[in-house]
Amino acid sequence: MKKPKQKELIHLIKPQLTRRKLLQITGFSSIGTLLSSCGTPALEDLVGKLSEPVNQKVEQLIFQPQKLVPEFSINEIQPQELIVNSFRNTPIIDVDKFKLIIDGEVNNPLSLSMAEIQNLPLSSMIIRHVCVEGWAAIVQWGGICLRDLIALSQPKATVKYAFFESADGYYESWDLPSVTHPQTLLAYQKNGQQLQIENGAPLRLASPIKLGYKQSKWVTRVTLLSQLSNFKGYWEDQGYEWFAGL
Ligand SMILES: Nc1nc2c(c(=O)[nH]1)N[C@H]1C(S)=C(S)[C@@H](COP(=O)(O)O)O[C@H]1N2
Ligand SMILES: [Mo]
Repeated sequence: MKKPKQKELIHLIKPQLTRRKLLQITGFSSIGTLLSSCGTPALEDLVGKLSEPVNQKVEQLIFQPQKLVPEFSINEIQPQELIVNSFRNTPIIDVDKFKLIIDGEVNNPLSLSMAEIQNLPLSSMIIRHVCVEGWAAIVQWGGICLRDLIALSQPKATVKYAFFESADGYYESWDLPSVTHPQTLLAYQKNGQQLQIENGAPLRLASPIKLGYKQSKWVTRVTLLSQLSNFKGYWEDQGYEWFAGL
């Protein structure tokens, strides 16, 4: 096997990205420091130390303050309104063996277990989910900020898109600014509880800036790319709009 040309530290976190290792690497002594929300200085310090100093364009996107969508309060959550909407059957996923892959034009491809992902800081938001089929629901989602994972993968300056693969054969692609928006999560909690399999467990996209069909359930792989293929998205390839912003 070819030895990767990565810094020793990066190599170290690759197979097992535990909070303890992150703390060791960053020199943070208290867990509290890392528990801040998405894109705060704690993560900036962390990624600043891990990433190559080059790649300014992508780094700017990851850290630039993007406009936050106002959130709702807990008593506005509409637990009954989120309709399960799947184009195929619910896939069967062995969560113990599950790995989220982050690859493509990155310096540090990642393969993360759910335990590793759940050891990273949890972000929570209460937002409106909007389906083009004419329904909407206010939902609480908890999970990991996608841009924190993207930052750990050290994207190259060429990256413009993320392509998402799902266990049911669904696929999606997003523009990088939307991927790195601080309210774009890979969620594993819904309305204060562990995410149910019908809603995309173990990991699904959740974001207040995109329509429902952009929010892939059962995400298994995120590939960072400078160009998209002819496959843009399951619904987009049947005529739906690609950007699909809210
Ligand atoms: N993998 C996958 N993701 C998907 C879909 C799907 O069929 N498969 N449907 C999309 C659509 S159209 C909507 S509105 C939401 C619905 O999410 P829910 O089933 O959790 O309500 O998931 C989106 N993500
Ligand atoms: Mo939808």
